[in-house]
Amino acid sequence: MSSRATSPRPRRCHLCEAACGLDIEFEGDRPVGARGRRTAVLSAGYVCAKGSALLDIDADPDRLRRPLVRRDGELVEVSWEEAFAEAAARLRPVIEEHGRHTVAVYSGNPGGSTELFFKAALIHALSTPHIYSAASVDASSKAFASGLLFGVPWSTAVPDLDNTDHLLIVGANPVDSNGSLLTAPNMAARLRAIRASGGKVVVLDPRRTRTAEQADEHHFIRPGTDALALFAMVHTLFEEGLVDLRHLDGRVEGVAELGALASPFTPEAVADRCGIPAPTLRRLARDLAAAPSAAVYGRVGTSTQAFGMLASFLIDALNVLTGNLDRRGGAMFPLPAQGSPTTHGKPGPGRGMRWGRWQSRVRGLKEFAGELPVAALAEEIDTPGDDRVRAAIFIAGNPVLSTPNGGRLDAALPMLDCQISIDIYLNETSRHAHVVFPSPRLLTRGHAQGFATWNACQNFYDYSPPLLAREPGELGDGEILMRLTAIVEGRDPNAEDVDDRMAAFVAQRAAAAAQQFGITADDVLASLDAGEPAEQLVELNIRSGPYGDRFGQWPEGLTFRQLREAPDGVDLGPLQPRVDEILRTASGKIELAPEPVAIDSTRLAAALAEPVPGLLLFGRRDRRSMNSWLHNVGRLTTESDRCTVQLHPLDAAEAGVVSGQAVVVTSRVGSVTAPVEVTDAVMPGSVCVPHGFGHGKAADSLRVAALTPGASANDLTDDGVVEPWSSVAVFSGVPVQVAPAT
Ligand SMILES: Nc1nc2c(c(=O)[nH]1)N[C@H]1C(S)=C(S)[C@@H](COP(=O)(O)OP(=O)(O)OC[C@H]3O[C@@H](n4cnc5c(=O)[nH]c(N)nc54)[C@H](O)[C@@H]3O)O[C@H]1N2
Ligand SMILES: Nc1nc2c(c(=O)[nH]1)N[C@H]1C(S)=C(S)[C@@H](COP(=O)(O)OP(=O)(O)OC[C@H]3O[C@@H](n4cnc5c(=O)[nH]c(N)nc54)[C@H](O)[C@@H]3O)O[C@H]1N2
Ligand code: SF4
Ligand SMILES: [Mo]
Repeated sequence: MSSRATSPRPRRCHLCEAACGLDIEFEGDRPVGARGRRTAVLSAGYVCAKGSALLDIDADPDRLRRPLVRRDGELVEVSWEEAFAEAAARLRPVIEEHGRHTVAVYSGNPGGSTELFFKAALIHALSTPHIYSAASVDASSKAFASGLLFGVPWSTAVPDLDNTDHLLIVGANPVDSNGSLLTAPNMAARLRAIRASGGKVVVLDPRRTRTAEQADEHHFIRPGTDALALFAMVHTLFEEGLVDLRHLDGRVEGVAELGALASPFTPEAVADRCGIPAPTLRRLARDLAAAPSAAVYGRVGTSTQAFGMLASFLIDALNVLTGNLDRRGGAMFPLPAQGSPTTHGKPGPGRGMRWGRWQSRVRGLKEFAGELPVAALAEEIDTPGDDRVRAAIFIAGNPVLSTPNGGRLDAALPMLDCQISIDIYLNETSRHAHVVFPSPRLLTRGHAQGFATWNACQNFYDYSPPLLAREPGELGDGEILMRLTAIVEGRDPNAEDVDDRMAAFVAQRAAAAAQQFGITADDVLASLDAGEPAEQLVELNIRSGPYGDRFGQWPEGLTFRQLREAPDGVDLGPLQPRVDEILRTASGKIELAPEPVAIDSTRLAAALAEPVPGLLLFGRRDRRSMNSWLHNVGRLTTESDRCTVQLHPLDAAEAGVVSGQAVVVTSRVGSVTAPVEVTDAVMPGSVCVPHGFGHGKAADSLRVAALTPGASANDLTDDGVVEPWSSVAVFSGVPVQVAPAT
């Protein structure tokens, strides 16, 4: 028998929220390939091009393997001890002279490591107002809307995809993105299944995406005008007597008030602005009301715009007004095994959502869900003042390419006295750091389904233990974070007590879990099966979660051992109605006319009365990309330039440009040059530029990405304009001009 062939070992893909089950193939103890795992719960063998290339990320010669510190302006490889000593030498003076509140932390999108749980220790030690994350360039508006509707941020409802008769997708392209706030691998097959069983899929998008091509109907909509179109649909439901709360009757506040707020937004009043004829808007509303079951779903396109909170709110308002929220085939609330905002605390009338507990220094932008918006980060660094941000820690994020007016942040980062990045690449953001810590290879880390299960179209859980042991020169993310925490707390980061510190952190969490069940922390700790601290944190969450065995108190419940021994994950069944467990609003009901929505309706009416601006920018995602960071994986890149400016033929003619020609796109904050692609797949009056490109600045350290570097769409997006409630960035509907490059 050949010693080369070993059986494949299971692992969830952490690259996106679809969380597909993979088989990692090994030759001896060397991982050599990744395939879709046929028996995996939920994904059943599906894998996309990125998941197949998973191992290429670790194999990338440009991937960082050793820590780097800045010496005489250059980043050079050093030992871990030197790197932590340098981090201490840089961070400590900032804290001592200016205070912890001048240190910022930004967490990016990738969450592939259970050890990132230890980030909480660092954030707690810093107790700084400057906590930022990718949420404020993604879904904070939707989180805010769900908080108003249901009482807690992030209590988002997901379409019950596999049982719906009618799916209205507004500003999402799940066939390419594989879903966001919607864990549902193999979206194309799921959409086909809806249609095959006689259902209907409708898409509103300024571009004819691959999702739109799979739909029964696609309507262009002008970027940034969704709140108008959605309000017109709400208006139609009221005007035509189509509001039917069904099982939600008695559970909803503010129905008539929302009807009154919708009154200015007749289909006729908004049609020209949205680019959707009034009769179509009316029919869309009627189809929704008439369907046996229906779900309205919106994502990045509706979240990251000037009315992103209102648009997200109205999407769920349509689900409520047609009686489709919390109902089979409608929009439902998963019950996640690890717990979520919808399982913590007690349901029923409460305080409702709170926000604005602190504000940003320069612009007074409000805190939401414990964070400030990243659109404020550059100005918090570059605006003089005693309390300006002087140090920043970036954890798996690349905000120079991913946040609005990234060019300003690029210029601001060198003003920091201390920048620390934890990343696997030296890219457009980490290249400015004084110290860079590399995360260890992927398969050395455990991966728990956290966020994905908050939004899964079917309840499931999966835990992937590490498949490889760490090599001597590799440190875990948890240990990196705990050593940084030591620096903040004034202790020696290179002291030998890291393991004890991690154990103490676990013990704290165990005490909190124990309190919930009236047992002691020691009982909880003694009952743990997991050995590693990060795994123990997963175990604590699972066993105290809604399915958990409560540390033996409910023996039928889920244990960590069961999960570790379930190579395909655990199927926790279809989504079940649970709205009464969700609601934590002041009234204890779904609130359809909270004050922010009333105020924003007035702002929307004012915006409708203003003249239509010229060309409007919006974005796109390529199916082989992941925001800014898979462009260095050769298998996922092609010779052709994916970073093109898509323009409708009418607008190309107007600008006097033809396909392939270089154009300059200019906004209030900057300009980029890229080749134009003339196509009727985009709506007249709109300009489509993908984000995540602009690798010219990191050409030396991202050598594959540098072959087709592209330009950064976020050199055009405006940090000065945010959605007023959640302060989410505005990526859709940015006014721009297009001209031939000279
Ligand atoms: N114009 C425009 N801008 C956008 C968007 C848009 O649609 N349009 N989308 C927004 C959205 S939805 C998001 S989520 C944000 C993303 O914003 P960010 O998270 O800031 O950007 P990413 O490009 O995902 O950067 C992830 C970083 O993590 C690193 N990384 C990858 N794996 C690991 C790991 O295992 N460990 C560590 N330590 N680092 C790792 C990568 O090298 C990269 O530097 O971008 C936003 N920006
Ligand atoms: N291949 C790939 N997959 C990814 C990512 C990636 O970068 N590449 N990123 C991951 C991340 S972090 C996220 S958050 C998800 C995002 O998942 P999605 O939201 O599904 O992905 P997007 O491609 O941003 O889809 C937004 C859609 O909205 C449209 N749109 C833009 N502006 C407007 C508007 O004003 N109104 C309307 N109605 N539509 C508009 C765009 O044309 C686009 O089709 O994808 C994840 N998956
Ligand atoms: S769809 Fe997402 S989770 Fe699935 S294989 Fe592709 S990148 Fe991985
Ligand atoms: Mo995202």
